[in-house]
Amino acid sequence: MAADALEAMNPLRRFEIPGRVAAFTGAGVLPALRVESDHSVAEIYQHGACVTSFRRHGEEPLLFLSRSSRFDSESPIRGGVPIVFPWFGARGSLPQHGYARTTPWEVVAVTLVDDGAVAVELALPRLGGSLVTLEVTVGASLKLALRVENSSIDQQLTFESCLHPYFHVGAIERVTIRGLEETGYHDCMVDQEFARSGEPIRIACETDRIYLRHDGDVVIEDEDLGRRIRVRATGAQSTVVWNPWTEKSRVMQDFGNDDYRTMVCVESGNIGEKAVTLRPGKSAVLEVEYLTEAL
Ligand code: TA6
Repeated sequence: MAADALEAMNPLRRFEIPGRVAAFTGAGVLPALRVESDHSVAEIYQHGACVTSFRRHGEEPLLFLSRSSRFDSESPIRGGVPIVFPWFGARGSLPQHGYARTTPWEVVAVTLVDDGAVAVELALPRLGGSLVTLEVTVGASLKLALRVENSSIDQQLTFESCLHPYFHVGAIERVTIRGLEETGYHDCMVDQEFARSGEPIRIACETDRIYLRHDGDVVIEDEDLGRRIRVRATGAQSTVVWNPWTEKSRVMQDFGNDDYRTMVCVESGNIGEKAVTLRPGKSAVLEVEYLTEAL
């Protein structure tokens, strides 16, 4: 089908704001929005409500997106900020990390907010007793707020949730992750609990750790790009640090063999024993802000 005919059919065109928000047909012929604030530009796919890119004007991209990522209706996008809901990890034959990241969300509203930022609200099509929305604010920083409401009148709702960003880094071997030194963690590689390490994290092998509650920001210091990425989360009891390193990169079909060198995931959520339980009518918000600063 001709490109202009495709664009004419793009269901997101009604949300366009000239000079700020444009609808386009993205990879895999999936509908998406390109959002430009005074400070930055971002792209958001309806599929999985996935923010696939964010870049402050004049800076390196904040997020990593694999050139081998699938863009189809069944697969999660490999990169950007996939949304993990209503469970984290494997659940028997069910999709890993839940269904939110492989479902097309509905764009609900696009609004210009103060200081030249743009807010895009998306909703997960209703399933069971939960109302789930994501608000993405594209501005001097990137903010995501995942709100879950228990819409049941008589049943409790228990869920896990996690915002799973793939951050772009210059060279993983010259990255230091600070802010988790005083927190115990579960090392998924050896299925063991460890007490606080007392040290910042340097990645030199496959790393897959779930940190318990900690206060304060997690900071990714990137020597090559001369910048810090600051992860500021509220409503999150867990932080996950993941890099697949060499072996896992080789077996992941939607990930280049060397992609591990230019990415790291620092995820914020509520996982395992920190899962959230809501009484009828109650809601919870998981909010993150990703900021960049010169080193
Ligand atoms: O980042 C934590 C994690 O659970 C890792 O164990 C790894 O599996 C990653 O998520 C990506 O999962 P995915 O299902 O997207 O391949």
